[in-house]
Amino acid sequence: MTPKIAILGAGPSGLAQLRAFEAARKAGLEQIPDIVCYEKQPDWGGMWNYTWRTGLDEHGDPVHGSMYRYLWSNGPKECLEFADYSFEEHFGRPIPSYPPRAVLLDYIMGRVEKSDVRKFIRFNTAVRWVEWSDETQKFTVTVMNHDRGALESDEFDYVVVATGHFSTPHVPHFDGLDRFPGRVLHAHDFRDAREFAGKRLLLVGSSYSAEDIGTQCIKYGAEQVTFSYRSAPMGHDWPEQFSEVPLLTHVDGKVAHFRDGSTREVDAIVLCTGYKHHYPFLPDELALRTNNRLYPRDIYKGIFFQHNPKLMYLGAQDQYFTFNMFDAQAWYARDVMLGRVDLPDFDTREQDIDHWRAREEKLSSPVEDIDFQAAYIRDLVDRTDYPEFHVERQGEVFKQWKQDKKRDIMGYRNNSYASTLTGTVAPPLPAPWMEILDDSPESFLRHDFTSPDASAE
Ligand code: FAD
Ligand code: NA7
Repeated sequence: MTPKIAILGAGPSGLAQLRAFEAARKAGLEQIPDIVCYEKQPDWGGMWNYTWRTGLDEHGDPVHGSMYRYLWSNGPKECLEFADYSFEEHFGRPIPSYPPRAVLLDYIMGRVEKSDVRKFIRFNTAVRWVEWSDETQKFTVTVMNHDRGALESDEFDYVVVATGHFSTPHVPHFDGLDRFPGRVLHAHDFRDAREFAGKRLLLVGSSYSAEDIGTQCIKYGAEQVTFSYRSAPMGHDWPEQFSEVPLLTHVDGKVAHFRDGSTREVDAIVLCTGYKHHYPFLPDELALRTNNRLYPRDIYKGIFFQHNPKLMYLGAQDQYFTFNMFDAQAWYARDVMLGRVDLPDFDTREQDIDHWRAREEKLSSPVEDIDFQAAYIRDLVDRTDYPEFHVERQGEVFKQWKQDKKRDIMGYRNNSYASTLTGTVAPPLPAPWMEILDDSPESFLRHDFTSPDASAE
């Protein structure tokens, strides 16, 4: 009997799952499972779809998007290249290492457009509830079909959760925010840096969102950015408009107070305080409970839910690697669903989780984190027919990226790296990243990237 499979979400992870089955079909698999992918947005691409909306979407569901205008890749594209679809194949020529959001979205979509998998996706369809029956050994998935304005239910043998975990904001409280006479928002609702031109900003948090929103805001004319950290400062060699201070204690009028007793007057506050794993469509016994980390507990091989391995999670980890890691997971999940791989028993799975978790808990530097995630991916890739993509070499590129950021946080996107698929070294951006204000694909792709271009705008 061919299994029936529900994939929840058509972002990079859900699309990786669809593509994995398509690859098996192309390789000769005759009995393709019955697949339905539910996506609450009107299009695929997940987080990479920019939306101007904040709060609720057009259907009254929470807006998924956390990306903002002028967002450029924050890591080298050479580290997220699909093993079976190079950037050069997609664009027909080499492009720089750090493309803007819409160019990356184009690349992600290019592969699936060629794969004829769109037919599996039900757009404008939000998953409302998933239930497991011990009796039938099946899941019932209930969705809201917004096109029909009706709830619908269907039964499945497997459910793949690919709904992402950078969408539901983690929003701590600080005294005085309720009386602050300026904008207070979470990074999830940040959309356009130009709103903050000429302003003095306070960004709470010291990770990717703080770093990127802070640099974007200065790029588009903010006067000053103060980062407030809880555990440790980012420690970059920041230009003079930036400073890093300890944790915010409270706000009094426009004055922010910090743990070391220092104060600063600010015009707007952005809480870059991370995101929650949030699965409102799953009952407690199926929902993954974790913070943002490289190896969440309770998912064997970072995928299969321990207490019911017919429920799978893709992309649930904190991420250095993204698209190709999702592929590695999707190919392995596919082979389990096709019965090509048998999962071991509960205790053996638990030991494997303990082993990885013990390794994860010893990690003490970004270099070790990168090696850890590369080893995790290698463990998956070696178990399937996913094409070789030299994950360790990509890890070395990530280490170089870290150093390049340390050396020049405002200019690291001007660097170029070699593709591990094609060997081609990426051409430079047509102008320094700080000077390129137009991030549209039309503007970016009109360059031939063979020589610096004065008309980079
Ligand atoms: P998502 O892309 O979040 O997709 C999940 C999908 O599930 C969405 O389409 C959503 O609509 C759908 N969904 C959610 N709930 C439901 C429901 N109930 N019913 C139906 N559908 C549902 N990664 C990089 O590699 N490089 C970067 O530069 C980078 N920058 C980032 C910047 C920001 C601000 C953020 C937030 C993330 C960034 N990332 C970056 C990480 C990014 O999340 C991943 O690249 C990738 O999008 C994760 O894919 P995913 O499919 O797991 O999740
Ligand atoms: P991250 O990477 O999960 O980082 C969250 C940050 O928020 C981190 O610096 C936390 O500090 C900080 N944080 C969390 N809670 C608090 C409180 N209560 N007070 C102060 N600071 C807090 O999330 P990001 O949004 O930066 O990145 C997520 C993804 O979006 C990533 O993939 C990017 O590519 C874009 P900590 O260091 O833990 O003390």
